[in-house]
Amino acid sequence: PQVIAIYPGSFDPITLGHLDIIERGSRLFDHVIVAVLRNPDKSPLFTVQERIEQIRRCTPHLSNVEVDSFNGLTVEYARLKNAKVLLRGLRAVSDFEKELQMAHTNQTLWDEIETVFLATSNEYSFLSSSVVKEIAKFGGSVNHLVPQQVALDICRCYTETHP
Ligand code: COD
Repeated sequence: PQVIAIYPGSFDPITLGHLDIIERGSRLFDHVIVAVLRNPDKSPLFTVQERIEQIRRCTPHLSNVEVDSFNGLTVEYARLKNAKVLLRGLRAVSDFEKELQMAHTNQTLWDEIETVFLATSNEYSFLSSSVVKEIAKFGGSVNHLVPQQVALDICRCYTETHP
């Protein structure tokens, strides 16, 4: 049977660390669905639609990768998509506690779901969407941290708010 994996997250915005996990996941699983959470209580930098487009623009070379958004519980979305794997990235010990709790919680919600962790590539171990936003906020360059098109979007975003 085909193994479908969901890679859920906020991706606000997608970074080279996320992209690395997507590329490696696409080699491990038959199909990978990158799923952007539509979470109404956060105030994001980019809308869900913008984030979906950013992810699509940097994954055209991955034919088994699909980009979508979801609401509510990740496991319910996984069930709907017939996906039994949740793909997650691990950077440091600080991720581990949160991720393990999430994996255990999800297991209690649907016992058929398996969370698979990929260790971050060394070069991206420090990288997060928050780090990117922090640098951009103070006018630093994020060209080495996000896909090129996203860097342009960020540039536009911050010059509009802080001309
Ligand atoms: N290298 C490797 N991996 C990375 C890197 C990097 N540099 N940066 C981020 N990642 C990984 C993260 O560890 C994570 O696995 C993934 O990429 C996505 O990261 P984010 O930060 O964009 O997304 P999160 O962690 O905010 O996503 C959280 C979810 C949306 C998955 C979670 O909130 C959720 O499932 N919400 C729905 C409600 C639910 O089902 N709750 C029950 C679970 S407790």
